[in-house]
Amino acid sequence: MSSRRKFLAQSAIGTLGIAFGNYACANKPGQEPMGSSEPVPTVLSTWNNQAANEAAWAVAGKGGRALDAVEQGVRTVEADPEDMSVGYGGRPDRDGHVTLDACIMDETGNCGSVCFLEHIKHPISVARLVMEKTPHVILAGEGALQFALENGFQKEDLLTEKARQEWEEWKKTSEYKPVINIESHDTIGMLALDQQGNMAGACTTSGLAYKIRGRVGDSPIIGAGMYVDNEVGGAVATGLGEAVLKSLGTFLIVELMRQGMSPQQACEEAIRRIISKQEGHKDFQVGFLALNKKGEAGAYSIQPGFSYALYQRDENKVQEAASAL
Ligand code: SD4
Repeated sequence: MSSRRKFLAQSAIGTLGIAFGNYACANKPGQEPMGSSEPVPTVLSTWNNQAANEAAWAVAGKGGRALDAVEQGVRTVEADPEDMSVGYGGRPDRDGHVTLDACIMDETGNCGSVCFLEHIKHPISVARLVMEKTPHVILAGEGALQFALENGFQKEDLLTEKARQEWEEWKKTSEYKPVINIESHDTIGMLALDQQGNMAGACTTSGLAYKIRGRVGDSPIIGAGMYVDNEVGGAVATGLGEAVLKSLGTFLIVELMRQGMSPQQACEEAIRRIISKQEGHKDFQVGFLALNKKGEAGAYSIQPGFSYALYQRDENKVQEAASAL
């Protein structure tokens, strides 16, 4: 059986089990062993970001704080020029500027965010400083850059030759049509649960390629691209930010888990809402991940092709999420 079909089969069994109030299926990834009350350290991230999970696991899996884990995890992707959806090497807007969005949230409900930030390789660390050093939650554009420079970050050119060449090619037609699972590929949203049982989340992106200058997506918006409530769990989003912003999907997922849904059920309901309310959903992708305090994970998307990486019990696995279409 292909890994996708196998996962679909597994998740269908998992959902049935939950529907009958029975979590007793074998110890599948993302499901807590019966009778365990110890926190299950976990790192969960969007797309094929196993390397980012490794970096986060080196913190959360070894006694460190979930907040440090998610920051370290997503920084690896921000620094990678091959990842063309995040940080250094990200695709530019239609005028050729790389503009970045990121947010972070800790176990106490504190959060920080930057959006429309240019020239700084690690927006997630600027977002963390906004959280820790200012009375604000979001800094944007010029002001975010000024704050970063005042706090010791270096101004850098983030447009790589590869991204510049692609942009030059794009300009020949200037056709703006975000492509499912390709253009939206690789934004990283990450959740970590540490050995103390605390959860944190982070999300970082260069947003949609060739967007209108000044466009901000869901990724830096708390409750859209990422949300954590340490009493319940957390969620992250990837895909067309406008669709996520219209539904505040990650806040919705956490609230649905608070009301008793499993992470899988909550992700499915959030996707169902987008499908039922947003015309045109056949032409875009949104994927959600969720994690509860027991270390149970959920993943669901509109279109097939959304993968995620789950690190738990010393295993770091990439799987494809089940999807609605
Ligand atoms: C955005 N949600 O800016 C981001 C894009 C994304 O994988 O997730 N790409 O709309």
